[in-house]
Amino acid sequence: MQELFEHLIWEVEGNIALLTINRPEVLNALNADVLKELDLWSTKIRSELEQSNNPIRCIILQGSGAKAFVAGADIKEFKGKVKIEAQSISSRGQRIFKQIEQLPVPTVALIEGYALGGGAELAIACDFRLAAPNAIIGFPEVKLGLIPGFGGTVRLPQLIGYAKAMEWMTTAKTVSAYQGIDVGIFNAILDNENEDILDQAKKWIAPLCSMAPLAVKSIIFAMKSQQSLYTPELFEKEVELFAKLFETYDFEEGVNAFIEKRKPEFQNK
Ligand code: CO8
Repeated sequence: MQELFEHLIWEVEGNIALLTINRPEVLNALNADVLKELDLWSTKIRSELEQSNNPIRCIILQGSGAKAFVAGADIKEFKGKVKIEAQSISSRGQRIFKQIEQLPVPTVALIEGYALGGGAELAIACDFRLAAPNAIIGFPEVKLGLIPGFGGTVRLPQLIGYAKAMEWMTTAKTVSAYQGIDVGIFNAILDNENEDILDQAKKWIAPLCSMAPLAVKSIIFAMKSQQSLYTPELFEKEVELFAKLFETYDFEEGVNAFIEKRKPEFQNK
């Protein structure tokens, strides 16, 4: 499968598989090419995992380098985009993250450094999140005149509660590994400085990999059926509101300010 990808690294070692998003020069930001590859990967891996002789019991998703898991959607690609394009990127991203969420083996986001915006949305579409001590997670879209567009407004309140999710998203609050564990967004902090972070993650998931695979799969299906709580309308609403903001001055200003490395001056229009 690796030969199909330019920005993803896919490795299988025994019963653990590792997917690395590999654009470290832009903190692994999700551009159209990465999304296309994630789409292809999640479709192909799903059909492989459905074969009974497939050895994979758990998939770790990580970013390349210690500075970021994923720093969000690629903001530079937003420039010049109009509502209808935003609609299509948001729906497509939502569909891909749903595919990842519905994989039949547990997925673990291993977060070193930044998991922001679309990166945080990818992390919360996984079943578990493990944090390095330098992990920072948050939803800063509002600083760009935007909202989360890959399912964040739907999944975050389910995970950390309505009030905290509202606070995080409306104030662009980012939290550290230690703050994140208190609200339950992280399952564990991997803070043994004498051991490689990936080795620590593998140790953390080892008990899970030794359980009866069909039972684990059934727990996943049972728990994920609760996600019918996420009615399609909630996702559609997010797409609509996300895309509408592409018609505003403040979105243009937010994106320009990021690119020009300055503070945005919003005008409420
Ligand atoms: N998109 C594009 N490029 C990025 C991104 C990004 N999200 N994040 C970082 N980069 C680039 C920087 O522009 C910089 O490139 P260059 O060297 O060419 O200037 C390089 O990565 C290194 O970044 P910094 O120099 O900024 O590194 P710092 O250590 O100073 O700062 C931060 C790190 C704090 C992470 C900072 O880079 C930052 O704030 N990044 C943006 C974070 C953000 O706002 N993310 C949310 C994006 S919006 C989103 O994800 C919406 C999801 C729904 C999308 C729906 C699709 C239409």
